[in-house]
Amino acid sequence: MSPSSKDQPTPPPPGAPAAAPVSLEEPTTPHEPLPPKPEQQSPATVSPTGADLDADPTQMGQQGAFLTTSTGARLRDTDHSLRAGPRGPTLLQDHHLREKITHFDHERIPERVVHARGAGAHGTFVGYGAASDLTLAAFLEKDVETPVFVRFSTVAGSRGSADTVRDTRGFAAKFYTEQGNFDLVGNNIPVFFIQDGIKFPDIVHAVKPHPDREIPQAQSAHDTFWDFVSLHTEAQHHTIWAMSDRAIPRSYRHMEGFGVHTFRLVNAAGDTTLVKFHWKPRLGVHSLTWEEAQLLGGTDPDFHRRDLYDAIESGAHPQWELGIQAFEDTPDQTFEGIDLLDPTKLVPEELAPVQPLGLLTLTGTPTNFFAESEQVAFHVGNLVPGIDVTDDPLLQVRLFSYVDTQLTRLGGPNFNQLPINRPHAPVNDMLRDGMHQTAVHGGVAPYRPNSLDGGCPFVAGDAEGAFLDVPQAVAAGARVRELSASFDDHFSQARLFWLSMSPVEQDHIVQAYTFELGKCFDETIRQRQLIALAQIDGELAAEVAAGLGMPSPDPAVDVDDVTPSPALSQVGGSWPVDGRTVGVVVDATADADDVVSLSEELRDAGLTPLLVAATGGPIWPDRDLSAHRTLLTTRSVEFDAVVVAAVLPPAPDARQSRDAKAGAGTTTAVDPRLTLLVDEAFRHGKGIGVVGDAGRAAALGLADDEAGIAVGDVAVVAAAIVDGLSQHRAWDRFTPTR
Ligand code: HDE
Repeated sequence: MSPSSKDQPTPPPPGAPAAAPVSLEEPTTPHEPLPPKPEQQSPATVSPTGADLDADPTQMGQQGAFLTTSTGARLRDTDHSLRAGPRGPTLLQDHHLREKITHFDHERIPERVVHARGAGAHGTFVGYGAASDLTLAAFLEKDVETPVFVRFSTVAGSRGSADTVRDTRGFAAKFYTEQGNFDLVGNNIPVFFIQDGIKFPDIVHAVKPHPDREIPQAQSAHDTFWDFVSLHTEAQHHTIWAMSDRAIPRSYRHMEGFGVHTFRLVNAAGDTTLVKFHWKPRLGVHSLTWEEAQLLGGTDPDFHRRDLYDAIESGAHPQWELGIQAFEDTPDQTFEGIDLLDPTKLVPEELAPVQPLGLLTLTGTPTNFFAESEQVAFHVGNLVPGIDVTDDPLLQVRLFSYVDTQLTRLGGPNFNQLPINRPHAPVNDMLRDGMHQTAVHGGVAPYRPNSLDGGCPFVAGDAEGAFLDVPQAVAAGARVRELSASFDDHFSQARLFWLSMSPVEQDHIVQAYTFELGKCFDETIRQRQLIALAQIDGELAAEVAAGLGMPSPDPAVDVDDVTPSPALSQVGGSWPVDGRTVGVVVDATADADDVVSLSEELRDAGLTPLLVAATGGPIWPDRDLSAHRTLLTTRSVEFDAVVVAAVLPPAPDARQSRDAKAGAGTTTAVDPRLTLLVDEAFRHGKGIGVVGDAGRAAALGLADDEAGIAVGDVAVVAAAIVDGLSQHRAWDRFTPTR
């Protein structure tokens, strides 16, 4: 035990709602608004036209000590409407009432048509200078620091849907560069469902809830989704990713990100390179198990959002390296036979390694979720000199969609003047007026050419860093509604993905298909999808068919001979454990010094220990140390690992009438909710530590020679927990079927 620990209160866990201690009585002494919490950041104080206002970001929020109207008049009472006598009707003249109610009535804006559920954070990107010979983009230069706002999201669910549903995740980053905003609006899956943007409404209508009953929410396990993807088979590659563990990430911090499309970089000499963007998480790629994801949907629908903000608050700042796969810009725009314009295809990293270009670190939570996460407006057309688009037919349609959608969602054409969207570069456009105009433009001549405004603004050239639409030869041909024949292969890369998975990941894929198709009402749709699976892999199709109790499709289908890409598997390797959560089960029988030093050791390793006891309140009569969670308020899925420092006997509320987790009741020697916690942690492959001896472990049904189980003193248990978490799970506890 460290000498300091005895009297030192353990720091509170992340997530305190207020910036200052809360008083029992309602505060009545007027004072200025409380400062933000230390981890909170706000959009930079730049003007709507990008000028640095050098103001304190808190000045963007409420001012003064007294309640006012929206026009600054101080108010005496906001609890009673103005009425004709205490029992009479409310008067129309009550302007404060009308302002308050009217504003409230209009607090909501349309949610995003896709990616409605998401959470954003502030950070900084630092370039390595590794792409200087490929691109003019200044933010990629060595040691250049650029503020960034990132928003992670699910695709299908509504704004209030659960975080842990099986879905693709959005990974959208806005870089406020000195050359203007650059938005990299990507996903955590490197390929997309469709090849041509004209099919986007079709796939989204298919995955969204059925239009008649509006169910199911935020999931693809229903007939319309499988109807579409089994008919429109170019979706099969993305679909197998969505049935893999990638679609149930452990956290946003454990996701890769991909730009999906091929982009074109251009350097000062005008040379071009085709690239695919990648985000590589410092913590490695890691996922939930399907049961964890399902339980979390109920016990903590905000799991990913909470994880992101708690990690930032506790100093475990999430990091990703931005990288590129670079390809020669040849006229056919292919690499090793892979059409780089087809967004349903990836390029295996074994063929084109990812070259790191810079490091993103997320350091700040939003001060106001609506102003920042909700109002941020990304656009794939927000490009900077040195980065241009290609003719990918999906990307081309996105270039239209992202401006258009904000007109409805953010109520007019001036959405780039919202604080979170404001560039940090000078803005001198000739766009004028419109709803919610917050700039005060000078001059009289917002047109070119003019002489009345002295010819302002002037167009820039290469020397002034003008954006370059890279001159690109377009193959002459007829105007057609068709894609190139090179887009026709729908199955070989789905097979590549399948063959690249470890056996346990393959098992999860089989289970996911079986679950989702099992939720389809229509047997013909299930059958049609089985036929598609047979074109990916006969064994996969047969196992899913067996789970569905349906005949296996004809195994005689010719499948492509493909080379697996081991980089696609997330099993194996060792990673930092920053910000992972460990439940420490305690009661007064545990050694308090042991628990304090265990907590310190875990915290020193970057973990967040949370004390779990039967009830709240002080655990030891002589120590100011309370439980962070109780057996009622927690569930195993909240933790990445569990340490049992005391075997809790049944508490008085371990009854089904109080806590359904208790099951049949209190007849066992151990509180049944603790048994459940340990059982679930065990079957989810989580590290479990027992401070004590094998007898104590046995009381919990644990054998000390099982994978990922550590029994012993604090030092042994803490070291084993940290080591186990670095491999993400005790993979050896799973026995794959193949
Ligand atoms: Fe999006 N997408 N998308 N998308 N997308 C939107 O923009 C759209 C596509 C992605 O956190 C919308 O502001 C079309 C691919 C992310 O705010 C909308 C097509 C990829 C986000 C839109 C695609 C994405 C969006 C909805 C096919 C991965 C969330 C609200 C041509 C590379 C951004 C909004 C955020 C959001 C349209 C395809 C990623 C409607 C038409 C491919 C991460 O404009």
